[in-house]
Amino acid sequence: MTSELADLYPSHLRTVMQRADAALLAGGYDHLVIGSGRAVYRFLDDMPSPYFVSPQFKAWLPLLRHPDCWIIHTPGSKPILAYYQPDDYWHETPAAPAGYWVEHFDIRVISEPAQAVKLLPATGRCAVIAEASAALDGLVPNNPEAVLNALHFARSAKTGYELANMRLASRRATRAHVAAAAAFRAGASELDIHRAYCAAAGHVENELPYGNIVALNEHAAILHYQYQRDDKPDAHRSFLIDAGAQVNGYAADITRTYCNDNEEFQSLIDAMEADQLQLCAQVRAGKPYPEIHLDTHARIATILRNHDIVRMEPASLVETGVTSTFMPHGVGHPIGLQVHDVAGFMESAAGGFIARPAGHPYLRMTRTLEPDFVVTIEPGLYFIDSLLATLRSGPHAGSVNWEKIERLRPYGGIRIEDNVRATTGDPENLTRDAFALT
Ligand SMILES: [Mn+2]
Repeated sequence: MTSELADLYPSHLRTVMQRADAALLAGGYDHLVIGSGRAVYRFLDDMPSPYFVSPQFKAWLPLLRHPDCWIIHTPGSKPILAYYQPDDYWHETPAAPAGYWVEHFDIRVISEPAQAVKLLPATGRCAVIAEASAALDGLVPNNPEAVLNALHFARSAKTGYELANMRLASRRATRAHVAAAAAFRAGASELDIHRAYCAAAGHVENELPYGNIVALNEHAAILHYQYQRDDKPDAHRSFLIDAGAQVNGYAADITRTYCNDNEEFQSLIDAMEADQLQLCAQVRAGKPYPEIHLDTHARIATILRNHDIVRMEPASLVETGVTSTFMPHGVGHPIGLQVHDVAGFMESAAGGFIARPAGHPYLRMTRTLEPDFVVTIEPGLYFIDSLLATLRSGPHAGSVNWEKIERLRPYGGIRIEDNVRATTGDPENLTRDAFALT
């Protein structure tokens, strides 16, 4: 696999540099300077917060735990990497640069962060992409909007190297999902399921691309349930796990829902899964992503009626907004270097905002799909107390089968999420492909 990545990397870096050149031109700058980021400290404390590399930095090279490094790119030249290697006996310090990317950079080792300033070009305007806290005397982030817009917009279409990393991340995550499902079947606590997941993924907590959602029973109704309880519930009715992995900084974001011995809830999971696959099949170049979201609501409406949860015609279930009681989030988002990747709403490389359809405030992507865009498709159906209370006090309460909802509430909810790549032909489902190999 490393040799596949090594083969793909040179063309990836060429693409990244071409995108950088176009972004500099758009903003009227001569050089692009990108910081890897700085470790920040907790308030009134000498303990650092976990360090996370800048996404714009890791777009260039697979260095994920190297604060205080800088890339200095001038069109037409080999990019310079200021590689921070401190003299520090408290911590393990970065090893000498190694790997398939090294030969493509003019690497200058620095032992103090401030030494990066001496490597800046003597003339010309620098677009400096970094957080404000990374500022040095003579190297101050300015994050020009025109440059960032162009860089963000270009990142939507993944290179071959990026897709290879995302396939590997999917493999890593699906292996861990299989381990987590087994722990659920064995009756483990949320905390033990979470540990089984991390062990199988080979990730410590801070390496996960986002906090795992490990939800038993009613907790599955909390969309971003953030705890992993260490006590076992009295029964293991249902299990929703939304958990990812990363490889070289590229994310996978996968959700599965399971249940034990309940035909009523299992048949709902099966119906959701069948529709989720139909939605994944719509991920194609030329498809406006909001259409997939709106089709999700139409399908949820049919499920609600067919499963006798709400006794209304599907069309009016959508029209009245009742489907949003059961699916109150967007159908998905772009994914790549960031789990919720950038540029989901951008009109063009120059910026602009494509509005969401009215009544759908949480949709995270409104663009039309192009080849090599990767998005998640994650329809959900939940029994959320606060939203059900609103439905109960509204005009459609009489059409709701509250007895059935009472029976399903202890199961929380359902979400099924895959990562899907658009092409001009059939989509590539990275998640299903990876599960097939586990
Ligand atoms: Mn997601």
